[in-house]
Amino acid sequence: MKRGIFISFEGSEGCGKSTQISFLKEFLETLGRQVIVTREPGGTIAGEKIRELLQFTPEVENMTDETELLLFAASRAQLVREVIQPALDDGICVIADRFLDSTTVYQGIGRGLDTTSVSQINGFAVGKTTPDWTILLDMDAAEGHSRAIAARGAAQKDRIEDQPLEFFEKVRAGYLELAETNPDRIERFDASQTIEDLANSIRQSCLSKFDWLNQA
Ligand code: Z5A
Repeated sequence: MKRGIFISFEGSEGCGKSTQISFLKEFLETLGRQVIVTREPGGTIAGEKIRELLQFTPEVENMTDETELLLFAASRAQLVREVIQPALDDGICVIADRFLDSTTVYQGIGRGLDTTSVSQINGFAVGKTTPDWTILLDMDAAEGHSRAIAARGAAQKDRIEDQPLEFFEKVRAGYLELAETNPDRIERFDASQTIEDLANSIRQSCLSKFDWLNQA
């Protein structure tokens, strides 16, 4: 049976994850692979309820950072066991729109929670299911924010999107540091390139990282 590959996309809001995920999915499918895409928080019935609570429930305005961390982890724990690991076991490729690095950076660096506790909770939530490759779409935080606002239009603003620019600058710096300390897994791409150029760079890197993908 073909081996499933687990790829995660990371980066701050508006960096183009959803756009590039659809290109990479299509590319992998042209290579004969079955692909599923997950999003976080969400991706399961329990996870989507948690997403609603985390992002679009104004009544929980006073949610503590610790509660937020545990809810992101809970959504991921369900997603890993219900969707991601079973798909990988069946030889299906999984592309995750955010995974544990989001928690490391948003809750650990952005919110300033104890990084050792965040890492332990992350580990407990995902077990041995970790990405083979993480694509970090890196761009100026203010530009990403403007893109996200323009894309959202009149849709409801989420709770995290509402943070000041300094929060997203910390998030960007956190991601860059994470990429430096995990060079074998995390690859940084310049997300300010055109959509087509970025998609091409990702395709090329994908083929050099998983050179067996081209084999029948
Ligand atoms: N969060 C957390 O705190 N902790 C966690 O553990 C997890 C998440 C898992 C999830 O938000 C929020 O939860 C997120 C982090 C936090 N909050 N923030 N910020 P979400 O899932 O609703 O949204 P998002 O992950 O932040 O992504 P996004 O804003 O939806 O954007 P995107 O998927 O990265 O980008 P896009 O939709 O592909 O593109 C945005 C727009 O830019 C769109 O109009 C595109 O056409 C345009 N675009 C895309 N690429 C380009 C290029 N290259 N040039 C020009 N324009 C482009």
